Amino acid sequence: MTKPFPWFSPCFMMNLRCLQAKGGPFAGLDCGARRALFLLLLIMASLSAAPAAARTIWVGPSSDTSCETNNLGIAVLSAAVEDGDDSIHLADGVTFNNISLALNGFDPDSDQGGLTIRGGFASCGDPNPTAGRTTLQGRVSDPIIEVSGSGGGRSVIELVNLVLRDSGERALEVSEGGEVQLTNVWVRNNSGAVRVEDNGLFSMESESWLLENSTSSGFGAGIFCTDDAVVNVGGPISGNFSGQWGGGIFASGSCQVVLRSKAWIQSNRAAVNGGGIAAIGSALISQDAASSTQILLKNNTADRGGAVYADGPETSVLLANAKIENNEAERGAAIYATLSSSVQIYRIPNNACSDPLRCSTLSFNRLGDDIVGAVAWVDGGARVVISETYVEGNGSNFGLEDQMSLFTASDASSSLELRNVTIYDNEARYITEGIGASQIEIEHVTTAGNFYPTPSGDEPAGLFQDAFSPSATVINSLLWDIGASPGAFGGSCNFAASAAALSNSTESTVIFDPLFIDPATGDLRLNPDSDAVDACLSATATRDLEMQSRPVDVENNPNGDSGQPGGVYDAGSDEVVPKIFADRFEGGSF
Ligand SMILES: [Ca+2]
Ligand SMILES: [Ca+2]
Ligand SMILES: [Ca+2]
Ligand SMILES: [Ca+2]
Repeated sequence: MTKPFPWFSPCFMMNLRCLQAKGGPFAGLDCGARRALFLLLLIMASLSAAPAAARTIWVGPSSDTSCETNNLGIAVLSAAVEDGDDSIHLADGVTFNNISLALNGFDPDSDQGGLTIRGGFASCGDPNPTAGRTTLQGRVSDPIIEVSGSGGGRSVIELVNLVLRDSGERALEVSEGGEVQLTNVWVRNNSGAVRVEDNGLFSMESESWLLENSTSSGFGAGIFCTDDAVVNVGGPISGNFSGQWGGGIFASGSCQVVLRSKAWIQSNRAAVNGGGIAAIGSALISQDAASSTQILLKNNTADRGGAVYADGPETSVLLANAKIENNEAERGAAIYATLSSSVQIYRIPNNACSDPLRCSTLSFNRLGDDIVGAVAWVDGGARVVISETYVEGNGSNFGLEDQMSLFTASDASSSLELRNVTIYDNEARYITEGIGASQIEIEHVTTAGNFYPTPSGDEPAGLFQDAFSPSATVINSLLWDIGASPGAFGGSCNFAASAAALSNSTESTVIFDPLFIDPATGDLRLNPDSDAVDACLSATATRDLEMQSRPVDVENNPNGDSGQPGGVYDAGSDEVVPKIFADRFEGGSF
C-alpha cells in the first residue's frame, strides 16, 4: 500500500503553518533557512520508496551517531509526515529550551498516526529509559505543547517521562479533538499548568504531578477545563496558586473531572473561591469507583470554599471516600455551595479505606475571621449532603469558636443533610445553623465532645441555631453531651444526656450512658447493650457509617427499649452488627 505524499493535505499544511508561526523547532533560523529545511525534509520523505512504518525517532546529541537529530521540532515534523503511530525518544545530552510545539492532527485513524514523546533515555538506542525525566523548558509567551485535531479528526498524544516547566503561558493546551495522556510527567512552575476545552480529553496517570504553577490573573492554576472537556486526575495537583478561582482545578462549561487513584489535591491556594476545586457552569466533579486510594483535598486555602467551591444549577461535586482535611477559608473552610449547585460527600464500598470510622472525613478545617462562616456553607438554593463521614477537630484560626457553626444553610430552599455522620471533638458554638427559609435534616448522627471556649472554661456545643425560623428535622440521632439549642426543631427517636439539650425536639430519650466503644479516641460506635441499639422504628438510611446494612436486630437487646416500641434501627451513626452477621466492610468487632 502506498499513499500520495501529503504535499497539500490540509493537516500537513496546518502543521507547517503552525511550526512556522511559532518558529518552535527552528527558533534559531531565519525564515528562508526554515523554508529550505522544510523543503529538504519533504524531498527526503518523498524520495523514500516505501511508506514508512511506525517507528522510533531518536533525538539526542549530534556526537551520538545513533541519534537521528538533535532538534525536537524536526522529529515532530518527521513523525507527522511519516505513516503510523510514531514515537519520539529523547536522550540525555541535549537541552530542550524555548520549546513550543503544535501537535495537531496526530490521529491514529489517519495515515499521520498518533504520537508518543518519551523522555528519560541515557543515550540514543537505549532499550529502556533509565535517566529519569527529560525537561522541556517553555518560553515567555507560548504554551510548551498545544494539541488539537484537524479537519474534525483527533490528535492523540502520549507524553512520558518529561518535565514541562517555566512557560509564561499554560504549559499544555488541549483543544478540539485533542487527547493527551501524561505518564510520569511533572508540569511545574508554569503560568498555569493545563487548559482543556472544546471536548478535549486530558488524563494524568502514574506519577504525574501538576505542581507549583501560578497564575495571578487566570482561573485554575493546575487545571482549567471548559466546553464539555473531560479530565481524568490520577496524580497529585499540589502547591498551585490562582489569583482568581480554583487553585488546583477550575471546571466550567459542562467539563467533567473524574478523580482517580492518587487524586491528591493539596496545598493549593485561590485568592477568591475554591482553593482546591472551583466548579461552575454545569461542571461535574466525580469519582472513579475503581480508585485504589482515598481522594485527598488537603491544606488548600481560599477566601470562600477552602477545599471546594460549587456554583450554579447543574453543577455537581461528588466526593466519595475523600479526606477533606486542614483546609482554610473565611467562609466555608472546607465546602462552599451556592446558586443551586449540589455537593455530596459520601462513602462507596471499595477497598481504599483502612479505617472503618475515618474513610470519608471532614476534619481539622479552619475558619478565618468571618464570624458567620462555617466549615461547610450552603446558600442560594444549593444542596449539600454529607453521609458516612467523620467530622473531627474543625475550628477557627481566630479564636471565634464561640460564634461559629460547623454547618450553615442560608437563604430560601438551601438544604443541608447529614446522614450517618459522626461529629467529634470540634470547636464550635453550634453543630448546625439555619438562616432564612433553609432546610436542615439530621438523621443517624452521633455527636460527642464538641465544645467552645468561654472565659470560665469550655462549654458544650449546641445542636442547632436558627436566625429566622427555618425548619430543621432531627431523627434517630445520638446527641451526647451537647448544650442547649436555641433553634426550634422537630423530629423523633433522639437520645441525649439531658432533656434540656433536646428541649425543642420531640420523642426524645435521656440515657445515662450510650456505651460508646472508645469515646477517648473518638470511636463512637456502640456496644451491643447500649440503650441506643434497637431503638428506632423507621429510617431512610439503609446502611451505617461503616457501610454495614441497617437495620440489624441484636438478639439480646429488647427492641424499642428505650426508644420506639418495636424499633430495630440503632440511634446515631453506627448500627451494631454482631460478628455472625458482619459483612466484608466490618473487619471484626461491632
Ligand atoms: Ca506518524
Ligand atoms: Ca439495630
Ligand atoms: Ca433486639
Ligand atoms: Ca456498625
